[in-house]
Parts: sequence; structure tokens; C-alpha cells
Amino acid sequence: MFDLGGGEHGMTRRLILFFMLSIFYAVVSFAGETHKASGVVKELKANKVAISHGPISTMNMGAMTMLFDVADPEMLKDLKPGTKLDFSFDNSKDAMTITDFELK
Ligand SMILES: [Cu+2]
Repeated sequence: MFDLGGGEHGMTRRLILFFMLSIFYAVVSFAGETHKASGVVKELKANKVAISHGPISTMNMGAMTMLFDVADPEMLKDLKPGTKLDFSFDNSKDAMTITDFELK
């Protein structure tokens, strides 16, 4: 069944390779990356914070206001609208999660 030779099985081989590459890229993208940004807190929500951030070159993202999750709800205690911060976030899930920050 998994004859990886040429001929009529060439298509099967390509499909298997494509399938394995797809899994590889899915795993790599799930592992995610950490990005750094600077911004100003706009609004606090349950376990989330809206931040007006500057450009994030590592994500090809311009300045905008967006919602971030926080890795630990305790982090929100140090934040309030108007707080300026440098922060790191992880985009490994469907949400971007702040893992660390420093007040400015
Ligand atoms: Cu953004």
C-alpha cells in the first residue's frame, strides 16, 4: 500500500509527502512565536486588555488597538487605561497572549 516508487504510485507518494509537510507546518505554527511591542492600555476586560500598540515588524502589523489575552489574570492588577508598557506576547493560539510586560 505504501509503495513509494514511481509509476502509478507517484501521485500517492506526492500526496503522502504533501500530507507530512502539512503536519510539519501545522506543528511549527502551533508552536508559535514570541513578539515584542510597545503600547498604551485602552481598556481592561475579563482576562483581556485592549492595547493601542505601535508597529510590530515581526508580525507585519501596523499600529492599531487590539485585544490581548494575559497569561496570568494577576497581570491586570498593574494595568489601567493610560498605562504605557513594553510587552511580549505569544501568538501560538487563536488569541495573542501577553506573557510578560514592563511598565514605562
Ligand atoms: Cu495589532
